[in-house]
Amino acid sequence: MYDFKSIEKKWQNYYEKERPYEVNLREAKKPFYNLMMFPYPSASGLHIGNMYSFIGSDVYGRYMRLKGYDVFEPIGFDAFGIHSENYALKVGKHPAELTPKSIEYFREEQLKKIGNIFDWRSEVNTSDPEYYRWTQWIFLKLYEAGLAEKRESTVNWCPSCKTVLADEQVIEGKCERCSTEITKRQMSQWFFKITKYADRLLENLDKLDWTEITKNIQRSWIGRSKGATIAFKVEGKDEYIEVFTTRPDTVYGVTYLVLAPEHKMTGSLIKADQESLFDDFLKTVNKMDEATRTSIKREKNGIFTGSFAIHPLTGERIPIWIGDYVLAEYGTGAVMAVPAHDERDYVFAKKYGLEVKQVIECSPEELPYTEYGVMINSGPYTGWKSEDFIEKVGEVHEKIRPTVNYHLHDWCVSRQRYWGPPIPIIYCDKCGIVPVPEEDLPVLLPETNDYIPDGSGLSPLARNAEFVNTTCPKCGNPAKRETDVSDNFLDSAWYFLRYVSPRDDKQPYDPELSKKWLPVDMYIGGNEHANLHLMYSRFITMALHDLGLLHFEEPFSSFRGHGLIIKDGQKMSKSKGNIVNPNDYFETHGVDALRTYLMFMGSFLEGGDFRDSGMDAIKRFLNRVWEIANLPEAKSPLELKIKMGETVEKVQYSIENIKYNTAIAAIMEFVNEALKYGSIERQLVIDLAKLLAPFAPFISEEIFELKGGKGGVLNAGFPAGYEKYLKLANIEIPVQINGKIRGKVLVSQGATQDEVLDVLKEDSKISRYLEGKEMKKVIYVPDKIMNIIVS
Ligand code: ANZ
Ligand code: ZN
Repeated sequence: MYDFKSIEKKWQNYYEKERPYEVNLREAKKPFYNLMMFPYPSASGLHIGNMYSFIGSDVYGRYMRLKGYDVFEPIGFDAFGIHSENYALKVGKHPAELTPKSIEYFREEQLKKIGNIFDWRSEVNTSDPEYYRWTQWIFLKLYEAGLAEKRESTVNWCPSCKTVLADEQVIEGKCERCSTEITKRQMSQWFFKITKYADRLLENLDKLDWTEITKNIQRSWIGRSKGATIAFKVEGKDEYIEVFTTRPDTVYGVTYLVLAPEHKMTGSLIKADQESLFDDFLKTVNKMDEATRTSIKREKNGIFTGSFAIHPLTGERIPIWIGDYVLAEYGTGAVMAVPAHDERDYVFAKKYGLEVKQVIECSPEELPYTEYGVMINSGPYTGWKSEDFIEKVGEVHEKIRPTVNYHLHDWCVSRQRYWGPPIPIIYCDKCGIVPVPEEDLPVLLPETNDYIPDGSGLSPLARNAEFVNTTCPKCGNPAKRETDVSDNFLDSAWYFLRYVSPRDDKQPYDPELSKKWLPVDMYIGGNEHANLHLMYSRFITMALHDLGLLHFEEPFSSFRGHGLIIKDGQKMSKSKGNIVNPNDYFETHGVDALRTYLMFMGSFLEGGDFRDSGMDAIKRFLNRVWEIANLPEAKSPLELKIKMGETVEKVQYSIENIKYNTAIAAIMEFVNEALKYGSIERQLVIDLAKLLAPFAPFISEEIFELKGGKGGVLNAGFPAGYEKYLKLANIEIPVQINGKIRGKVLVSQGATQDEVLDVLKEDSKISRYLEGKEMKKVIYVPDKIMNIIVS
C-alpha cells in the first residue's frame, strides 16, 4: 500500500517550489498552448464538474509535455459579472469582498492540489482594473469600428437578476444564471453587431478541428436559412406585408397570412371589434418563450384581423390572421401560411376552418406533405420541381426576392448591474455619444455599498451621482456617464489573449508573444458554452483581426467538448443531495485516484457516472502500480516488452483521440500482466510511470524518482524504443527443433533468418531446447516456419 497522503503532499510542494514544467514564453522552441475554461469564483468551491474539465484538459497538456512540447497551461478567474455577483448577493456579501476570498480558496485549496501543470505567473482576474481596462478598450475598438451600437429594441429581461440578457443567455425561455422565466422589455441597449459576421462564423466552422457536436450547435444557432421574401399588398391600402419563406415553391398554396402579435402592422390591421380580444391574446403570448411558441405539438392560437391581403401572383383575397406561433424577431415577423405543406399551418387551418390548397404532388392522405416534389396548381410553374423553382427564385417574379435569414441576433452587451466593467461611454448634451478617451481607461468601478440592482431598468451605478456626473472629453461641458456595465461574456471573450502577457500595462497583449503562442492549440471545455463563450470569442477575435490587431481570425484551432458527470446514474443537484465534493476525495482516496477515476469512468467526450465503488477500484489499481514499482529489478521477458510496446501505442492513440478511459484500460492490462512475474526491468517501471503521469501525476513522480529519475517525469520524454519489439510482434512463426514443434515466435513480416534466431533465443520456452547444443542446420522458410537441427 502506498502512502498517497505524504506522496501527494511532497509533490504538490515540489510543483509549487520547483515549478518543473514552467516554460519561458519568449524562448520556448516548441510552443503548445493548452487552454481550459477558467472558472467563475461563484460558489463555495470548485465542483466536481469543474475538476472533470480541468483534469481532462490537463491530461492532454501533460501528454504534450511528455512528447517534448513547451506546454503553456494558464489558468485564471472569470471573476467579474453576474455569476460572482449573484453568489455574493445570495450570501449577503459585497462582491468586491467575497470574490478575492473565493479566488483564494479555489487557488490554494483546490487548483494547486490537483496536479495540473498550471503556469501561475499568468493568472488573470477579470475583475482586476488592470484586466478590465482592456475589456473597456476592446469595447472602444468595436465602437470605433462601427460594431457597437446603442439602440432601442425588444430585449430579454430577467426579473430576478434585474437585468437584460443576450439571446444566448436565455435557455429554453429561462435565465441562464438563475433559471427564472425571462420576460420581454422595450429598452435602449448596447449591441455588438455579431450578425455582420454570421456568414464567416458559419463558414469557418468547416475549417476548424472541433468536436462535431460543438460545431453543429453553433451551426444551428447561427441558423442560416436560404429562402425568399414575398410582399403581399394589403387590400385597400398602400401597404405591403412582407413574409420570409424557405418554400417559395408553395406560393400558390397560400390561403392566409399570419403576423406575429408584436408585428408593427397589427395595430392598423385589426378591426375595432377584435381589439379587446387581441389585448387578451397578447397577454398570454407574452408569457410564452420562443420554443413553446413554435413547438409543433402545442395547439396554436390566433385571431382574424378582419383585413385581407392580395396574393401577388394570383390576385386572390387572402385573410390576415395573427398567430402565436409566429415570432416577431425571426424573418419579417410574418408568414405566408401554406397549410397543405406545413405542419404548423395545417393544424392552425384545421382549427379555424381555413382553406387547405395542395400545390405539391402527393396523395391527399399525406397532407400536410412537407417534402419537395412536383409543383401542381401553380399557374405557369405547374410541372416544375420544387428545387428548380427555389434555385431560380430570383428570376421568377419581381415580388419574390431571394433572401438569407439568420437565427443569430446581435449581441446585447449592456447589463443593469454593478459588478462589471463600466461601459466606457459618456453622454453629452452637445456632442452626443462620446467614447472615453483611451488614456482615461480604466473607467473604475466605484467602491460603494449601494450596489443592489433595483429592477428599474437602470444599473445601481445610476444612483451614484459622483460616478454619473463627469465632463465631456470633447467640449468640457458637464456630461453623464453610461451607467450599465458590460456583459460577463465580454470579459471571457478575450482572456486567452491576455494570458501571454497578463501584467502588460501598455497593451492588452504583447504582439510578439501572441504571434508565438496564439491561436490556442487545444481548448477543452464544456459544450454548454458553444453558443455563448465560444461564439463570442470567435466574434471578438475576428473583429480584432479585421482591425489589424491580431494575426489570426479563429481563436481556437482545436476544441473538444466533453461530457457531463452524473452520480449513481442521476443528475447531480443540491436538492437530490448527491453533490460530489472533490476535496472529500483528496482525503479519502487521494488526488491521483480521483483524477484517474474521473478519466476512467466513461469516455471523456461523453461523460460518465461517478460511483464510490469505482473510486475504490482505482485506488486498488494504483496500489498494484506501486507494487510493481517495488518489485526486485531483473531483466524482463520479451513478452512483457512487447506488451509495453503495445501499451505505449494504445496510450498514445487514445490520448490523442481523447479516449482517456481506453488509455487507462491499456495501462491496467499492462499492470496485470507485469504482476505475473516476480521481478521487472527498471526501464519498464520508468515507462509505466510516464504513461501514467498524465492521469496520476504524483505517484508517477514518486516512482520515477524511486527509479533514479530527476527533474520531473514529464521532462523525461515519451517512452521510446519499443518499435523493435512491436515489429517482432507481427506474425507467428512455428519453431521446429529436430522435427518437433517447440513453440512459436512473433516476428515482423519478412524478418530475416538471423532476426528470427535472435528472437527465439530470447524465448524462454524454446531456448531450453537449444541450450548447450550445437546448431547443425537451420532451414528458414520466410514468414512460414523455422527448422533447426541440433545435436
Ligand atoms: C411558407 C412555407 C411553406 C414554409 C411550407 C414552410 C413550409 P427556417 O427554416 O427556420 O428559416 N417562418 C418564417 N418566419 C417565421 C416567424 N417569424 N415565426 C415562425 N415561423 C416563421 O423556417 C422558415 C419557415 O418558417 C418559413 O417558410 C415560414 O414558413 C416559417 F410548405 O413559409 B414557410
Ligand atoms: Zn437571472
